[in-house]
Amino acid sequence: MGIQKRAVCINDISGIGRCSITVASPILSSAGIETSVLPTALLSTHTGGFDSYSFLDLTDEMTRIIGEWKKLGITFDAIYSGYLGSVKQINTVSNFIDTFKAKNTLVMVDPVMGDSGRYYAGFTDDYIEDMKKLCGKADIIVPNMTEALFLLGREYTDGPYTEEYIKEILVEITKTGCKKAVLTGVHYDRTHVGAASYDAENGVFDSALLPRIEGFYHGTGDVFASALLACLMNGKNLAQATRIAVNFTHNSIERTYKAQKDTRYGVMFEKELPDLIKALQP
Ligand code: PXL
Repeated sequence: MGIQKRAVCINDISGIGRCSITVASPILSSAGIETSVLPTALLSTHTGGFDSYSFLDLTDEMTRIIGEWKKLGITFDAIYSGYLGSVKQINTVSNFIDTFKAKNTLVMVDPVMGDSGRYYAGFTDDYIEDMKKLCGKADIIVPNMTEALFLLGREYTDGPYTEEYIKEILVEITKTGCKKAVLTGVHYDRTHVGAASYDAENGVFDSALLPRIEGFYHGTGDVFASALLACLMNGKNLAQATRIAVNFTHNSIERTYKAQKDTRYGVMFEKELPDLIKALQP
């Protein structure tokens, strides 16, 4: 009682389009976690689907903020990094981890780079090597299929995949140094989709799949990763956390589908928060 964990979310602020910080912050806060933010870039909207967008890189400001935080002697129970707007920023985050990772700090890296076999706007092969090193510093990484295959230098295929193939990808990706990995966009047939988790320390592999909902939904990787971290910080194990996060993401997508909303504005996760909070109970 009375103990509240603190996480820092290193991610962009996209003013419109429910992704990154505008998703992570409410989800983590709802889960009872004190949530700090270290913004990487400020955008008018996310980069996927709108005709144009503004983009302000905050790398230099991040360095100033980190300098002030060092003076405060602040500590974090979790460090969660997402969208990084330049290769240089990967270094900044890597140094941040070196400075702020304490013995019990959980470091989660979402190697945000692309989806559906393609890079997001602004990302290139230049990111791969540094992003791989950053993943090596994490305790847990949460790539989608595209990001995992890019990181491993493997060719992208859009599935369905076999369970053996997914396990092979997870085993190979944990060899980069992180002990746990959760892969999203996993499907073994055309009717179901979800995530698969692997813990290299105990060899436990698990898949969590739910019926696929037609369409492409922006920001769902961030919704999933934030819910996953919320679960882990509330004492759930990796397989339990993955199941709860898949459920939460699925229900948010279903709500958006039923409401026939423009999916560029992200998914309606807000009204699913009470169920997430319930699922977090011991
Ligand atoms: O949800 C991933 C993401 C995060 N941040 C920005 C993006 C995207 C995906 O397109 O554009 C700015």
